[in-house]
Amino acid sequence: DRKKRSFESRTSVTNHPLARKLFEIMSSKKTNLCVAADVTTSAELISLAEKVGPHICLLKTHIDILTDFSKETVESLKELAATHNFMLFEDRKFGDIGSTVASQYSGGAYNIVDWAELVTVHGLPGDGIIKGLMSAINGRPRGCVLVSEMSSSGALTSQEYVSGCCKIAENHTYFVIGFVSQSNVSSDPRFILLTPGVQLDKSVDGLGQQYVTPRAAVLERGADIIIVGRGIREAEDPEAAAIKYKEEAFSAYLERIEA
Ligand code: 5FU
Repeated sequence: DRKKRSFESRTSVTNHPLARKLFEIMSSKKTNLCVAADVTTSAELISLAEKVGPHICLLKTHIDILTDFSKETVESLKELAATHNFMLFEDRKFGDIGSTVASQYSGGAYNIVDWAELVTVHGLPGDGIIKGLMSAINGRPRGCVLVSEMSSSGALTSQEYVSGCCKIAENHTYFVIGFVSQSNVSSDPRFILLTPGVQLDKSVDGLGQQYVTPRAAVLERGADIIIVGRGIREAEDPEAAAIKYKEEAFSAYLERIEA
């Protein structure tokens, strides 16, 4: 059962190199925190990555909200990821036919495949979307996380939709490493569950977002990794906040595997 196993022990059950890398980072840095770096300038993005870098396993970006994106931005991010041992995770939520997502992944202004080891993908179009993305990776180690459930109120992700996403994942384990989820969508220890909508001081944001605490995400929702944006970014001291969220989430994880 996924929830009972340590990240370290799950390293050997997956044969995806990036899932292994992520499990190793989580075990060695003792962190299952992903920061959502939703800022609008490269300077803010780099500064946030410097502050939280030592405390995270993943830095999640929405690269298209930057007003000043350039190649240098991703070069700096790649350097920071290497220095602090975290991975770059672009929350692109690809959602189109295979042929279109292939161009969106490897072309345009952002050339996401070039720098983001992991991306998010909707299961909605069916598994052609996986084949399309795979056609653009050109031998590089890359992977994706399927958005099986969303944190927002009124999300349309029914049980049937979730099980459809699980089938896609099971059939494409050489590319899919896990899920964005709000519940225990899979007990397969190969798959990594990432849960957004996590904050300590708020329960909603007024625009549909719904929050649970790090403990609830890990112990009740089955999250392996918590995704935290404003709870850290808008804190007076983002580094101190990152440490707090990291400790809460990792101790909940230890409690879960030791129970
Ligand atoms: F797939 C999802 C989802 O279901 N909910 C989300 O909130 C993704 N997210 C992302 O997590 C969203 O795009 C933000 O980047 C981040 C949450 O940010 P917050 O500031 O912690 O609410």
